[in-house]
Amino acid sequence: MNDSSKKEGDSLIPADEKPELRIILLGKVRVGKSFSGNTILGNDLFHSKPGLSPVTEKCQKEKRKINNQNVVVVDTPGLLSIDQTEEEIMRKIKKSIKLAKPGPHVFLIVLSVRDKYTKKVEDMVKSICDTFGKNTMDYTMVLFTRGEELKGTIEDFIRRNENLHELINKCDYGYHLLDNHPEKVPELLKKINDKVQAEEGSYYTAEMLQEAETALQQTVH
Ligand SMILES: Nc1nc2c(ncn2[C@@H]2O[C@H](COP(=O)(O)OP(=O)(O)OP(=O)(O)O)[C@@H](O)[C@H]2O)c(=O)[nH]1
Ligand SMILES: [Mg+2]
Repeated sequence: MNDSSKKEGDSLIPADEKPELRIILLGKVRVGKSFSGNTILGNDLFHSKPGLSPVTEKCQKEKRKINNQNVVVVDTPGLLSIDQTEEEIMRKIKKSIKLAKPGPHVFLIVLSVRDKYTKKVEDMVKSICDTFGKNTMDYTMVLFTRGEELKGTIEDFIRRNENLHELINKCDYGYHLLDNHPEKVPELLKKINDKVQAEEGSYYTAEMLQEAETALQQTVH
């Protein structure tokens, strides 16, 4: 991980309490970001509903205590929406970094096992990486939704698409499969906590976003 990534001290935190975990949900419109946020936090906190039209219009932060740990989830508007330009959506999504202050431990890129990992989605992931910069993958996990509809294992699903396989290999936090039941949440939080601990509390910072913005401007001009 990058030298500029911060480390969290464990002073001020009671002995029986784990340090706060901050998660940002990112991904294509309608893929199940808000639904996953609700599954993780165990409440209906984010607006999630069926249908084709985009639902989440701006970033929303929610926090719950789970097993003696504050878990912050920031939900974001969906990418590849026909209602708004990519630029407008990205501008909104970038605000999630401030909401996850001092910075997210992990970006969950949400993909549905209903969808193929197409070139369009691959380009979307690339634009997420361009937006958040060279450190993005150090703080990323792919979160699959609609696990209950999956025939076979998630590993087979990943293996079937070379580009998806390649993406997973690049994600430092790996992948996880969720469905419409809460049972898979503890394992997800454990995966994230273990990795955060291994990285000594490192998280993505506003400085990294600033650096990415500068790099993008330099490629445009
Ligand atoms: N059964 C099941 N339904 C899911 C799952 N994930 C999402 N859904 C459903 O998919 C629909 C869309 O979910 P949302 O959470 O609103 O999707 P979103 O990504 O937040 O959509 P936008 O905010 O428009 O970008 C809802 O009807 C959810 O109930 C899942 O894992 N299992
Ligand atoms: Mg939503």
